[in-house]
Amino acid sequence: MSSSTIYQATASAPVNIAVIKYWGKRDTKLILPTNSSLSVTLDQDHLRSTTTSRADPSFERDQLWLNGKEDEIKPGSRLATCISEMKRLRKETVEEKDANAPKISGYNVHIASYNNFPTAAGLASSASGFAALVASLAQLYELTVSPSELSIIARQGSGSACRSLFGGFVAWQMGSSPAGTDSLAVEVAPQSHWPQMHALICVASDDKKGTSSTSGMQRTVETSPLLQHRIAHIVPERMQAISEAILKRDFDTFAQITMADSNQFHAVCLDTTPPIFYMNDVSRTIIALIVELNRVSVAKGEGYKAAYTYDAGPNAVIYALDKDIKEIVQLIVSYFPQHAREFKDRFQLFAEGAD
Ligand code: 2P0
Repeated sequence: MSSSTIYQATASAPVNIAVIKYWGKRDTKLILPTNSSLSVTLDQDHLRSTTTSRADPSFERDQLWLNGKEDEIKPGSRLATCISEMKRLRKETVEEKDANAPKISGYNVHIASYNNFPTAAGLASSASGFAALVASLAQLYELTVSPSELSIIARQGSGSACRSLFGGFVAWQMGSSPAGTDSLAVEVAPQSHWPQMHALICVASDDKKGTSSTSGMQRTVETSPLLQHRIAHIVPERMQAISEAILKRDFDTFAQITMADSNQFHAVCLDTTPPIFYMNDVSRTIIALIVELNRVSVAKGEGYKAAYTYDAGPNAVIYALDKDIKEIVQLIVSYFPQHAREFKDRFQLFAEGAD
């Protein structure tokens, strides 16, 4: 290859929302979790991060731009770790095996990343962002490693990012190795296994959250007795049961476990000293609406219609099947009519995959 070869690649990664929540690290540097977790990838074009990476001998240092604005890459930071781990993989799996492979792991990189969803949607962008970064460097470096192996590196950017390297239903296995080599994401089922499943994102508030996930979860690890019970006795069973429900397309079981795990995640936040509150009055009203919708539907023998889940913020994500999406949107808009216009114009309500 001539010296004028351009080494550049672009990749994108989707947002994921956990149904079994990750909350707590046993190793904060390697980002090793205290429990396994499971998510559904929102694999739609309008909820993605797209990242372009370029390696060039003329670049004086590694640089990153987020939505067009330069973000400093601090030495020893999560970002710096992900970039150096990807360079190491290039060197070890390509350049040291093939004497003809260009030695581009020694070049600095320029990385530009964009999120195509509005910040006002209140969705965490770190998961899709780090997953897209790792995917674009993997392409740039022509790595042949599996998505699970890449997930080990994305995990060191942000824990939940490891799950965004797959579509569909994804488990992050906590692993037991102190080095983190078995703390990785695996596919439970592809999106095509259960295409009727959709997510509605209801924005209860677009304020910046008060307590960051990273600091909040460590406070929970240090102070919450309920978290210890959750990680030892609750999550392992739920991981098993929800995986089976997904494989059987059993929405009732999926919905019950999803809502129970969201409730318990917010309970461990409340069990933290000082306590952490992420939900607000709108969040709680939406819970009441979904509980009542399900109660009536189950009483009629029609089973569950919806499952709510809340992350480290007040916005609801509602999982439901195709056939019920319209009714759920109408229900929520009828209770929050003052937001109906905003729902349409400001992406206050996303209906993922629905009309
Ligand atoms: C999750 N969350 O499983 C859980 C549920 C929030 C609530 O992953 O410190 O941004 O970067 O590993 O991944 C948010 O935590 O935290 C999160 P770090 P991350 O999706």
